[in-house]
This record gives sequence, structure tokens and C-alpha cells, in this order.
Amino acid sequence: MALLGRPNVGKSTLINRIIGAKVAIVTPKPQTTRHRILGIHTDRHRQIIFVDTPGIHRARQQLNRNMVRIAFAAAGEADVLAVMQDVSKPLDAGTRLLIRRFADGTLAQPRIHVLNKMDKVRKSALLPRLAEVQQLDPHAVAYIPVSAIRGVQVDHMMDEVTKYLPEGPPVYDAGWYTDQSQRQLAAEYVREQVFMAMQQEIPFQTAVDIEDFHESQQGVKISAVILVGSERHKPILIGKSGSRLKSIGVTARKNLEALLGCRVSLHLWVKVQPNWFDHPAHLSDLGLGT
Ligand SMILES: Nc1nc2c(ncn2[C@@H]2O[C@H](COP(=O)(O)OP(=O)(O)OP(=O)(O)O)[C@@H](O)[C@H]2O)c(=O)[nH]1
Ligand SMILES: [Mg+2]
Repeated sequence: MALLGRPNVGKSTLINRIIGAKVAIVTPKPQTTRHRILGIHTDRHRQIIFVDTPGIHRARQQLNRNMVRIAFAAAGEADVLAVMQDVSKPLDAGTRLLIRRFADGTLAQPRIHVLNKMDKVRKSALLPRLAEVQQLDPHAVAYIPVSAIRGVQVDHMMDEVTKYLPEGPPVYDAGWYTDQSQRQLAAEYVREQVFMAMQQEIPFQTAVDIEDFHESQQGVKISAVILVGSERHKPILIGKSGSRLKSIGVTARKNLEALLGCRVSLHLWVKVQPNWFDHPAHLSDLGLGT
């Protein structure tokens, strides 16, 4: 099942909630997710492969064009589409356009509308919103309000999705919960903290590349480069006497230790690569191509 929607609606939060681990990073900033990320849920009766996607937005730079392309490609391959919106925000032009785009019949798979962040609105506000979405896409198979962050109605949504999945043997072993390597997860966990710590355009112009990932009896030793798109971003990211970079490293390391269940030593450094986010070759080197 592919999870699609505008940036920041809570797609990654929902996947993490279902899987019970941070497989996709979450921040309050839009355009956090840049890849197609699998979250594999296996229980006694079923295996559902959830595909988290980058938020669909008007893309100017090559990185953003790739992100949007990744989302539509994931939609094309899935058995069921879940189109998510944030009900705590008005149904804006961008969201309407997105709903219409999926409703136009180009993609034939069953569609479920997921109305997230219901914890932020009154019940009385939900009904008119449901009616509005139903009117925009009358042929969807379900319209489900949820709270991804609190786990409200998430089981119900999964049962609804299950109805439309093809029967077959499980694709992944029961122990697998994502398709990402530990190396990729490490890069994402560092990027999450960069997003949390940085303001304005800086987070969107950073990427993380793992230079070294070494496992031993003592734990994991990781060396990561944070790429910035401009010389003037470097001192801001590093902070006074290295304080900002240090606190990014400390939080990312703690989160990684919780995920990997072992000691992690994390070495971060910053490199300037002007406008890397607009160069197809740099993007594919960073695993951000299409
Ligand atoms: N109150 C509330 N906040 C939520 C809920 N789900 C997500 N959020 C918050 O919304 C913000 C965005 O969440 P993400 O999961 O990163 O959103 P996303 O759709 O994956 O965003 P992109 O990756 O940028 O497309 C975070 O601050 C979340 O904590 C919810 O059910 N209720
Ligand atoms: Mg996301």
C-alpha cells in the first residue's frame, strides 16, 4: 500500500506507528522524506507492505522533482493507494488538486482517503470535511479519520486496506520491518536532527552521506558527512565552538543506539558542495536519484 499526500500531513508518522519503530524520520518541517521507504507489517494473518513517499509539492529544484517522481512511481506500483491529508488545516488548493489528480481515474487501484491529525479538531468539524472529500473523490473505497500520532483508528484503517490486498505468500521474512540498511537509517537519523536544528532554507539544502560504518564487538562506529549547499551555511550548522553540530550528533547517536540496540560512536563533519541539490550526478551519488 502506498501512502501519498502533501508534505507534512503525517505519512511517516503513520508508518512508524504501524511498524512500532522509527523507520522513517519525522520532523515538523515539510519535505522531510526524500526516498521511497518500506515499512513491513507482519502479523499472524497478513503481511502488509507500506510504502512511505515524499510529500507531493510544486518542485523547482532537481532534488524536489526527483522526490515527486518517486512518489508517483510508488503510487503506480502499489495495490492500494492511501491518500492522506491533514484535517487540522483547511482543504487548500494544493490538497484539492492532489485529490483530483488521484480521482481522475489514471490510476485504477482502490483508493482510501486518510484524514489525519483528527486529535487536533473537534468531531463536529470532521463531518463536513469528510463530506467535502467524498464529493471531490466519490469513487474512493473508504474515508477514514485517524490520528497517526496517537494511534487512533489505525487498526481500522489497516483492516480496510487488507480487504483490497491480493492474497499470496509473504514477500518478506517476519523479522524484516524495512528495506533500508542500517547505514541508510544512520544517514536519515542524522538528517532528522539537522532538520530539527536548522531554520529557513538550510535544512532543505543539506544531505547526509555515510563515509564509514564499522561494526565490532564494542558496537558501531559511524563517520558521516553533512553536505551543505553554500559556504555561508557551514558556520551556522557547526555553531559556536562546534556546539550545534555536537548536539545534532548527540541526539542522532542516542536515537541510533535505541534502534540498533548497541553502542554507537558517531563522528560528524561538514562539507560544502555548492548547489548539490540541483545536480543530477550529485543526487544519484547520494542515493537521491530516481
Ligand atoms: N497532532 C498530530 N500531529 C501529527 C500527527 N501525525 C503527524 N503529526 C506531526 O506532523 C508533522 C509532520 O509529520 P511527518 O510524519 O513528518 O509528515 P510527512 O507527511 O511524512 O511529511 P513529509 O515527509 O515532509 O512529506 C510532525 O511534527 C508530526 O509529529 C497526528 O496524528 N496528530
Ligand atoms: Mg515523511
